[in-house]
Amino acid sequence: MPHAGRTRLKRLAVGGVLAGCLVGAGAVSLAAVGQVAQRVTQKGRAFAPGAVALNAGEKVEIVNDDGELVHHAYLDHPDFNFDIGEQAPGSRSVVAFPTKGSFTVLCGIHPKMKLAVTVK
Ligand SMILES: [Cu+2]
Repeated sequence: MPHAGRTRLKRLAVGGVLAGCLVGAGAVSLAAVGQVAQRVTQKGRAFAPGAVALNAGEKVEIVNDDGELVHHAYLDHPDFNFDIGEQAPGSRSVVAFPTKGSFTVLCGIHPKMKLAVTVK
């Protein structure tokens, strides 16, 4: 029954979206759903702040504010990973952290750059 299978998948997808909204509405943060919970800059070959704490599902904006340096933030963890690619000076990327845990975001160009992210 291919048709019934498709309908079921659609219902699951809608349920996931609704659950996401409920989690956002219950958060203590004043940030509305879809807004950025934290801003992290990259300047002087360092993330600032060097550590952030989030609730699951919140987003971090990662800004390259480092003159003429290119950065490349990524996270490689069995539970959650992302790679925003090379980031030109002045550019911004937003990353959502849906998974609880302790993570370290690194820069593919500057190995000493580390951003600790705790997701509760
Ligand atoms: Cu870098």
